[in-house]
Amino acid sequence: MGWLILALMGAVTFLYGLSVHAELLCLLVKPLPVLALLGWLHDAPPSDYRRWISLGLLFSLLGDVLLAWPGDLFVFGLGAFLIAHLAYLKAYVSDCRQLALLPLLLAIGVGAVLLGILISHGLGPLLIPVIVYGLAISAMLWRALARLGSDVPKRSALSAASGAVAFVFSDSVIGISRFVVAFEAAPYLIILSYWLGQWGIAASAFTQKPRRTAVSKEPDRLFAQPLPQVPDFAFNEDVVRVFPDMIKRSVPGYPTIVENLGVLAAQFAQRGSVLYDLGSSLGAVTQALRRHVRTDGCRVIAVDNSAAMVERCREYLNGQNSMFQELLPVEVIEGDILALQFQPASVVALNFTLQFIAPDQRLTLLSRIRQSLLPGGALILSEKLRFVDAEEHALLTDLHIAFKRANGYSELEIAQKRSAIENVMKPDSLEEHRERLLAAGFSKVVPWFQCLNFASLIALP
Ligand code: GEK
Repeated sequence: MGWLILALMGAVTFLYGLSVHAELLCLLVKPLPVLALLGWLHDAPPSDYRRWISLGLLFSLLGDVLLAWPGDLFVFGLGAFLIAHLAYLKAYVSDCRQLALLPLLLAIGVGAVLLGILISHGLGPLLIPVIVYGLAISAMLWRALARLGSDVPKRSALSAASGAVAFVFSDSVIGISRFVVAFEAAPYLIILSYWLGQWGIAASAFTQKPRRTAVSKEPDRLFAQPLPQVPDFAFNEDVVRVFPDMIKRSVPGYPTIVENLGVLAAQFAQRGSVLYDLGSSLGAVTQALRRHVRTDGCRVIAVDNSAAMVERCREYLNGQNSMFQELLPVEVIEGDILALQFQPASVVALNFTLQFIAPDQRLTLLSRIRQSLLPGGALILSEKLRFVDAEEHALLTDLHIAFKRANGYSELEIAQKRSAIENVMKPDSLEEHRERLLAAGFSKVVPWFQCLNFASLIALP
């Protein structure tokens, strides 16, 4: 609160100085509001976002001083504000990457109209600096507006977007009053909208969602009580809360498979290529890829069609991002892997996901994955298995039940989970997998892990 009062006092004093043409007073107090916003920002929760906004404010402060300094330092002031806009832009893309076509068109429209007006009035030697600046501020506006339609908390998106709009307005008035027509109210309009803009942008760092960075340790008790009717299993919010516990206690060998998936991927990853984690759930495989793959220029695309999974996965990965700078970049997409447009990839992981895809769609999906794989790449496919031999099937099913029992699941939990999942998850045999992979165009299928009725295969293009 103290910081905001300081900002307000600085602003009022500056406006008074402006009205009585007290230039020295103006020069002295002009930086105060932005300086106070910087101090205020220090109280916001620490994040990448806050860091970039602070940097933007710092360069704005420099710009304030350069523009107010006696002598024409306009280009230098412009340069400082250009860096400020790039820092804001970086903050906005740190929590929202979606393209956002409408905001893009809007920002292009606003930028084009304003630059058009200014250029038509002759900018002289300032032509190039003003165009570069115009592009930067339009990009900043685009990314601020893009956050409005994303999963960023509404209050943060709204304050950043209104801040950006006010900033663009302020700069437009500067341009018009300097190059088109000077008018008396301009200095007041410019400075008031500028401060409002900076305030909105700074405030957006306070309303960011608190990030959950620690993986949930909630125990899986979803099927512990008798249910009158067991519904089909779904990857909803309830499952997401207990998922790490559920998968570890239900899938024999899961931690070994996930960790080694990273080790295997490191052998196949190629410079500058994409690594896919399909059916990524909470991003366990993505995190293993990040731990092990050191090949230059690789990036991970994680895809899942459960909104609840994707939201939590993003939170975990964002937490990692702010702790370790050198990690592979990850894009988490909420979507159906059957509808995905694959990019050329060196590694594709389907870790216990294919079994949830309708059987008649599996060959098409694998063929599309095969077509996207670069020579020398690999698909790593982990699945629960069924067995053609009835005795073998019964034995391994019993042993799997023993595994679950040993991990603390009751008979009721085992039975109810089984009936919940039987319509949703359809395992194939090892032979079916091999034949289908070969039919999809893979040349070699190499099983590298099996624990009871769970296995993982490497399929080579
Ligand atoms: C792990 N790989 O922790 N499109 C996208 N995602 C899908 C689709 C689809 N069509 N169908 C199912 N999923 C993870 C574990 S879990 C396996 C994978 C399990 C997603 C679904 O939402 C879920 O998150 C994941 O595939 C399967 O290594 O729970 O047994």
